[in-house]
Amino acid sequence: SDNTKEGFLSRMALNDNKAGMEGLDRDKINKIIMETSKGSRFYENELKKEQQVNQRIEKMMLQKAQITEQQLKKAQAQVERVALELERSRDLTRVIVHVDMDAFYAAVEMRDCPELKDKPMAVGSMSMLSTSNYHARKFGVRAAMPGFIAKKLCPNLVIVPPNFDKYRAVSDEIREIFADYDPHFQPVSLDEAYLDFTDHLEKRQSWPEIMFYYDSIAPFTLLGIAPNMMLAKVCSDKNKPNGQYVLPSTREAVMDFVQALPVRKVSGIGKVSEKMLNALGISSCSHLAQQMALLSLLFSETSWHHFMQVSLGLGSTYIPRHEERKSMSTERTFKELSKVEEQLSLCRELCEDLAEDMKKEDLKGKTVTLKLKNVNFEVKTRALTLQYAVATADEIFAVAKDLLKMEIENESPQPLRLRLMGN
Ligand code: TTP
Ligand code: MG
Repeated sequence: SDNTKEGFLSRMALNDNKAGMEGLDRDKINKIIMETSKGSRFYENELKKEQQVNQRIEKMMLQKAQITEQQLKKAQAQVERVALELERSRDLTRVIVHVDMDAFYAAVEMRDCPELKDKPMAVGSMSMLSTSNYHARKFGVRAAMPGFIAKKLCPNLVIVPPNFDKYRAVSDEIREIFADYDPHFQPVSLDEAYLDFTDHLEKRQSWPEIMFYYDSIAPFTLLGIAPNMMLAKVCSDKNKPNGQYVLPSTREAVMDFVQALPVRKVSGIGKVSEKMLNALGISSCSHLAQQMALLSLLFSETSWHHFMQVSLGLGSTYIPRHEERKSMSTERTFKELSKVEEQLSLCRELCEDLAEDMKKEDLKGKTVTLKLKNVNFEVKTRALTLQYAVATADEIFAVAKDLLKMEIENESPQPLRLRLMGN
């Protein structure tokens, strides 16, 4: 029906919420994406997710229609109380930096094979791309797009298979530099981290001139500097690639910045939340502030509190120390893995990687979580919490193996057909 077609379009359509993807011919690109993906498993799964979101929106609109003037008034009063409280917690004294490498996997491959620099290229496979360089982005080619669609958008696209050991080695080098500036920096993924520069900047004031020549972060120009983590993350995306953005630490600068900010740019507001908010006429953070009473009646407390923090430009100013870290993970995507022995040996490998990462940060953990995505793109996580903390590959594997075996049994006599595993 027309309805499903439109539903398809909004979900499958080019997601250009990524640096280097401004001003593309969306209609042309969407037509190709649509024609190429129709009937694929990827398409079917996106369609299903789209329908679920549409149902959620329908339910929300029904709920909205029931809201009375009086309820809204009461909610408004509560919203104002919470806003005042949050305002009191505003801290503008920290200098938080968010670093996110430009086209990370692609940049590493271009470093090792300079001919690729002037060509559109992506890292991944015909079934899925991990990322693309900025030339490829001009064609609408991006991360999380199947390679076969990307090839239709850009027939000259070079697809390089991923080499995770290499990306991890580069990441280690970068992290050593981070540690010079903030020994407690928080890594988020191989190419991304939060740092608190406040103490470093203070120390710098007394540096002799010569020290600045040895300043190793100078080549890292992809920084976002702001008074808190939420804002720093948005800032680091602003002048990509190869640029940085500094948001001054005044309430006025923060509020101006947030007013104009599209909700989708905020970390934690993804495709689904964006669509639900759009259905309520909310696209920028200034709308978010205007509709807060309504939002408090339609969303969970956690959600609307988060929305309110965002609309006030508030975020965390405290980067948790390593010891307080809640979790650490690693995962791998592949085309299909259905043999039990292969699944177990991959699981073992992931446990080894994880144990190695944990050792580096001197971490232990009590909960082991196994994440699986099957060939229909359905994601499952299975977890087990122990009485004691584990850290070695053997200890983690002992638990992860059981979780995996349970899933294999659940599926039998059919094989478990996986395309992603993580823990
Ligand atoms: P990102 O920082 O999101 O992307 P990027 O560094 O490639 O590009 P940008 O310049 O926009 O920051 O992710 C970092 C790496 O993580 C990326 O190089 C590859 C990997 N990745 C995936 O494997 N799958 C994904 O869907 C995404 C978004 C990233
Ligand atoms: Mg990046």
